[in-house]
Amino acid sequence: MNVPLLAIDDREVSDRDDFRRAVLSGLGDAPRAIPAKFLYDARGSALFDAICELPEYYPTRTETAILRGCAADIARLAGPGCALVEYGSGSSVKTRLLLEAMRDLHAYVPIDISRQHLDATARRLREDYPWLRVDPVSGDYMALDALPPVINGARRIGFFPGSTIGNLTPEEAVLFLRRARRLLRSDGALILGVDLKKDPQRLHDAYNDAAGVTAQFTLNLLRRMNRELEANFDLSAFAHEAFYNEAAGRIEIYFRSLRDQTVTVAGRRFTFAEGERVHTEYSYKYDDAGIAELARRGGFSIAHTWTDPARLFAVVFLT
Ligand code: AVI
Repeated sequence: MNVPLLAIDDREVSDRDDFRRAVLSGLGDAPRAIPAKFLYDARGSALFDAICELPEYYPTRTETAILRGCAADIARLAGPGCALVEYGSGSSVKTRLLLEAMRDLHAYVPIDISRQHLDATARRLREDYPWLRVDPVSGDYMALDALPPVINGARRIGFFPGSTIGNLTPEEAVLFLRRARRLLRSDGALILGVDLKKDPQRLHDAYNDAAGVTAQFTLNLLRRMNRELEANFDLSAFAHEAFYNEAAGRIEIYFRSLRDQTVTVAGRRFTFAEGERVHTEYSYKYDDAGIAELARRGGFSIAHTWTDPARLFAVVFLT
């Protein structure tokens, strides 16, 4: 499909405005923070794909193995003729495992903020699964309140893998679940991937890999500000910092200034003291009780939980 050039330009301009506003307000706040969604420009998304392949980053391969083992059970719990609604990207191996188990799916509905990404995903899936009806929806899944009418009458099964729910605070996660419950309707269900609490060293290593890819992912935000907001961050004068806050049950990620310095961003000057940091991400980890509480507050109950033998990760079927 040909997207008119003007539409792309408009989208880019408004994305850049959002980014500028969020950065200027986040660097002006105390403590300083920039929302995690801005980590995912084209280079950031490619770096995240590389993170998923790292030996220390167990979530992707663990969740994939769990899904490989439970896809047939999921298909049974979902029942025949349902619509699979995926929150976020839809091109991964994990999606395909479900599509292959759910051969009598009424439709597959990927939701993504990026129209380009959605169109590419839909094209590939239609080629690989000619029997599958693909109805993409472009938008922010935190704000979406309607799905294509073509799936009216089919049971709606949501799919939110990758423990992306962990990047939301527990309060935001509950809001997400309540919205999902409305969107998926009272007879629907949600398949949720959740990273579990575990040995803090293992968690620490997953966000401090030896090859430094996670550090590049964090520092790419500075590169993006330099490129899109005429900033002058010296990338060698900042460092990635990630640690597990056991009391809060979350990984916290920052970029930290290695010396006293002043940086200009979109025409404004910001001073950083040595050691001062800017928050970029939380990655919450849950235990069984935490998942049950999240589900209850979000308006769901747990129909089934699958985990790997080492209990690193859980896939939960919520109804
Ligand atoms: C996307 N999300 C689930 C990842 C996580 O593990 O929280 C993002 C990430 N950030 C650094 N490494 C991975």
